[in-house]
Amino acid sequence: MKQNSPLSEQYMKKESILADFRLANLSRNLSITGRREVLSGKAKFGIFGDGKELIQIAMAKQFKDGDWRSGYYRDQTWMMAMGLYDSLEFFHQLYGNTDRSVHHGSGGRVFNNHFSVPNINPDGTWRDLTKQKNSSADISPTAGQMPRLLGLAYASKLFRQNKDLHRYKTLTLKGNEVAFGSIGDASTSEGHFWETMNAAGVLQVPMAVSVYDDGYGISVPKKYQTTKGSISDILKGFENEPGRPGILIFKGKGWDYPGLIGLYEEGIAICRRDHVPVLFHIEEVTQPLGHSTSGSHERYKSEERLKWEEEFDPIKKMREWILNEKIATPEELDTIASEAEEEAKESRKKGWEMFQEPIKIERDALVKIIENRTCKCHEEAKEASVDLITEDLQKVIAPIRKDNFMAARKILRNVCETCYKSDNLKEELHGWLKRNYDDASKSYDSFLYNEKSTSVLNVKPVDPVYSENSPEVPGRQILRDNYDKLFSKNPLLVIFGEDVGYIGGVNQSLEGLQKKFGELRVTDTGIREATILGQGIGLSLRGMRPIAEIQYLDYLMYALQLLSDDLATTHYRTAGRMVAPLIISTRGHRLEGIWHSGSPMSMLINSVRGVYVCSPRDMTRAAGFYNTLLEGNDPAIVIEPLNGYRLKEKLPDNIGEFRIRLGVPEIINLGTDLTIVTYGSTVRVAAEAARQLSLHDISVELIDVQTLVPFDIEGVILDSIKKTNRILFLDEDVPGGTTAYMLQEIVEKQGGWYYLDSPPKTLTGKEHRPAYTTDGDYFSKPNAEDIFDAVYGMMKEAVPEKF
Ligand SMILES: Cc1ncc(C[n+]2csc(CCOP(=O)(O)OP(=O)(O)O)c2C)c(N)n1
Ligand SMILES: [Mg+2]
Repeated sequence: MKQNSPLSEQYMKKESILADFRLANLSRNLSITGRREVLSGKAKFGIFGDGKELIQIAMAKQFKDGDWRSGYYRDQTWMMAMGLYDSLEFFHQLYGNTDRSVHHGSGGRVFNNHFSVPNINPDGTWRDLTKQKNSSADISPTAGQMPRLLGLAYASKLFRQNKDLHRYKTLTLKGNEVAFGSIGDASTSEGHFWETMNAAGVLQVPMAVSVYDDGYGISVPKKYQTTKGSISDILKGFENEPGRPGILIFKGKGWDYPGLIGLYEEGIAICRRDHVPVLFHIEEVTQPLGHSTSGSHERYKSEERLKWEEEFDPIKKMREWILNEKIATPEELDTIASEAEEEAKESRKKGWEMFQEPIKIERDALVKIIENRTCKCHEEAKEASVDLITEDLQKVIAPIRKDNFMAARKILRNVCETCYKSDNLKEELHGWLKRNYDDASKSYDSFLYNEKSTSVLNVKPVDPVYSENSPEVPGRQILRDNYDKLFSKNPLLVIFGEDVGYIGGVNQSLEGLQKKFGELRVTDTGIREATILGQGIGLSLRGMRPIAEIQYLDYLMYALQLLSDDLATTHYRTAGRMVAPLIISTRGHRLEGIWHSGSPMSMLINSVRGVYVCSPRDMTRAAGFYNTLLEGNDPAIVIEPLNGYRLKEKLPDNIGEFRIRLGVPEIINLGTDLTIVTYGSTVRVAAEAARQLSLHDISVELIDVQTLVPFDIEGVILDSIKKTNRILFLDEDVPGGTTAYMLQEIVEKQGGWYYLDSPPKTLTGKEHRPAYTTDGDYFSKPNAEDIFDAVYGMMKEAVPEKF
């Protein structure tokens, strides 16, 4: 464990020290002013980086172009020190300004102090990531930044060690990039932290984590968070030993300006050079304004602690050091401090005006519509008169858009009959609402999925081609041969997961590929689903094409939090400025037993909107989805049908080339009496039921939806029920799960109810988990007989004289 590294000459220049002092003061003043803005009601919530200023200034000095950050909500000083953020944007974030030309992070979608730097250009092409300081997009869940950090660091390892990647000069400088992370002391209690540290030690990647140890997680002190009250003490077993690579641990103090600069200079140099993970445990850190604007720390910190925090305030300590070292006079420092205070004030004023201006313009346009009408409105309004509502709106001193919209919609309800006749008031109000709703929708509803030309929805489909001699092979071989082609074509493609490498996957779908393409491309990992996912997210942010394998769909739950909070929101929370085109490959649906046969698709689709969900019925379809996804820039999950690896399929001649469009269902069986809509492994079961039904004079149209998200974008299912007028939604999920989702899509959204002659029905798995053995499966999941009976019952109800 290292402490107190010496300070090199280059950092001892007066100019640079005073610039740092100014930045620390500016950042502190922003925190103070920001807190006031929230407490006075002008902003909704605020969380700030006070007390953590000097650590971040020291860290930023070592952050080079091409490096990556994965941090948390205390990092405002770090971002400013790197020139990625300024005092004006601080207020845009705080107020939630949605003007993306000034608010470069999320465009008002996330809390303040959640940062990001675009990895794509406005046209969707990749930026030169080596010419900018990169930051992945922050999320609020504590320690959620850690698994992604691992992936950002792991990319450097691949870029350095795989020489074929050195030619990607806009993605990497031969893997010399360090991934910097920050985390609070209390958040190290999370499993994500430990899983990440262990994986980083195993992988030996250039990951530099700083723990800002201010002794508290909101109100809960360290003694409830960390064994022995010290994260560096308990990480000692992870430390490097001769011949036993692990991590390096450095310790510093949050108020010690020269000490911190020396510490980071030394630690990051080793991390960058040797690709060894480094942890900086920064103790004696303060939080002078308390955790956030949600409360005050006087409630839980003792008098003694509060006094200590005052005394060890990093800015106060830095000032003392400057004076002791006679670097500047008290007057010089006072001037710098007051200039910083002034800048914060100015930015607050400007930021507020910029936030208010468009809202006031929107309001004025509404008021003008009302004022310009000629009607005198003698009739009594039902709720309040149009004039009164307008007057009330004008009285709002600090309007937000909600005020304008509430007023407009209320006015619309209370427009009098004479206005209606003489002034076209309703039309004008509708016009105002439409214009501004469209605008608000762009601010808040866009970019859930990639909307640029690189969207996978724009990828041109290519049908699988068969010839007379196309052999029938086990499904696993279709996947293997497909991967073989893909790995040959694209050097950026990697796949990793449990048992993926040496044995070629538990189902042999990667058989022999590690031998052929090397350990860096087809890679075994530990059993650690959350960081497998994080590894994939980090790689994909850096322009690699990762496929993260989760061994079974049932175990995706270990990674679900990150899938939902991080991957699914990456594009949305950066207002379209970042892509993370990660493919998650897993396998599920019916096999045997509670944890190897689940099909919890509604859990998935309802928690990962923003990620496409492909549910192929066989391996040809699965391969076709991988081929499509690798041509676009969206994240997606592909769930291979677990019982399909040994079943024979025809091997397409154009393996590795054919592509299946997302969102287009396939009609498996044409029919006229009733439509069955399903996906995945149940397609095969339904096909058998359809065959049996045909023997009883019932003609079933069987449709495989293929992808649950996006869902039937061309209305294939609607066209089918225009013909059959009856529909059964079928799957292995729980009752009210994905069948309810499909039912809503067709009956409500697409207007399918209009064409139905019988009530729409669902047939699903049981509420309980699927039981073991073939009998367990038979009685837990819908089988051909269940489907037969359900369809027969519907037909009997519709045509009792016949059935
Ligand atoms: C998973 C999760 N649980 C709880 C919270 C609520 N929360 C936000 S910050 C915080 C404390 C974090 O403390 P620490 O990691 O020490 O960072 P500090 O705020 O002290 O810098 C908590 C509990 C959260 N954001 N995410
Ligand atoms: Mg803390």
